[in-house]
Amino acid sequence: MPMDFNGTWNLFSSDNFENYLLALGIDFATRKIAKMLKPQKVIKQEGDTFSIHTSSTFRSYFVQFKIGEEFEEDNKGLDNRKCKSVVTWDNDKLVCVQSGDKKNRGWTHWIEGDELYLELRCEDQVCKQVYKRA
Ligand code: VLZ
Repeated sequence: MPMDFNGTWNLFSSDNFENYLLALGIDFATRKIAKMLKPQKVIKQEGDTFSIHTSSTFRSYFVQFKIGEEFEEDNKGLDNRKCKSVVTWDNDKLVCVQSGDKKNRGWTHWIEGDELYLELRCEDQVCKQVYKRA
């Protein structure tokens, strides 16, 4: 049985998000707003199909994908750079590689106990977030 990410998750802690946004080229004012946000993630998982809706009072972002199938990601409302993304399982971790202009771009999700972890990567920056069930 694959790990079950289904649920509604609220941000509990976030480390280095601002430098991740800087690596993405997000402007100063937007970074200052973004780092104050407490986004919520709603993850839907059905077999190999996932959707992740990250919402906040400022901006929201939606992505859906099937494990192992490359898709075009527009990153709308984030840095708006298009990339080719693919998500695969690494044991119980979901690993996304976002190929495009930015080197080393991607993210990893996993669950420990009842907490959802997210590592966001761009160039030499890594942001680590922890979410708890709503
Ligand atoms: O998440 O790549 O769960 O897309 C935060 C919106 C969305 C806040 C961040 C506004 C998306 C930021 C992070 C303004 C620049 C992300 C993936 C993994 C799914």
